[in-house]
Amino acid sequence: MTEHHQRAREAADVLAGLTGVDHHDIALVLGSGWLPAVDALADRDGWTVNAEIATTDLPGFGAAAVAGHSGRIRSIGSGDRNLLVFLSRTHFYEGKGVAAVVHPVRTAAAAGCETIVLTNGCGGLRETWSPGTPVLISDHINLTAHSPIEGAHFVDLTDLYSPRLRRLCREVDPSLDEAVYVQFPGPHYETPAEIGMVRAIGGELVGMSTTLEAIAAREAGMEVLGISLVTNLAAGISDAPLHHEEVLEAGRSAAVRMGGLLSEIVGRI
Ligand code: 8IG
Repeated sequence: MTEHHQRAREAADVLAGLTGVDHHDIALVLGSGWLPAVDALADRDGWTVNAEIATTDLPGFGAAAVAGHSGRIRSIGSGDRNLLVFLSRTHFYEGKGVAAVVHPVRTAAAAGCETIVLTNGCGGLRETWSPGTPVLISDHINLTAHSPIEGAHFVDLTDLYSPRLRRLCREVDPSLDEAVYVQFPGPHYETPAEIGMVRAIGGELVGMSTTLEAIAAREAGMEVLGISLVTNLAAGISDAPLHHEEVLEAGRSAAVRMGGLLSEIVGRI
């Protein structure tokens, strides 16, 4: 076990103590615009909040940096299932290192989670995706030039984004599209020329998160579901300039649909 995995083990032990929940089953990492969806989920019948803590209560977590992200972790119970929700994430562009980016994933694995749902807000290249459209991630291209895995540990990333879980999502909502997600380092958005490159290499979703977390989740043996919320058309696809505020608005307007989707999926996993 690496020092990073050891620190995640310690965080999971503190988490169990603070939440009073010994074992979590499913982890959910929220991206830009997804918080209202989880609030909608907690309002549904049969769901109760076990506890909510600050990430900084746990070893290895730093403070949250982005508007619309709160540095908190919510434990939600539904029947005999416990859901561990990270209401924010550490982004690669914060410069805290890849280990900090994937610490929540490793903590979730150490807390017992065998499934992780990674969500994000992102730019979309398909003109039919209006802001607020959720899209399933079918595969990714990691343009950070980094890996969360250290040493000669060669992890297979075939079917990284679980075909079973994607199928399940499409049973719940047959209108869901699937696409390849491309992670740029950020924090700047892309140039139109870079979006042209994304199209050429087969990507249709662009963002600044998720791929490193998915790799760490696979290393930990978790089944991974990735869902992007397209909050803006990618640079050069439309004339509109890109603003963080439209991300938040897209989340608010899509909350009920995404909350319903999440609760149906979590119920069936
Ligand atoms: I929200 O258009 C959101 N995040 N890289 N590009 C990148 N990240 C994003 C975008 C986008 N929109």
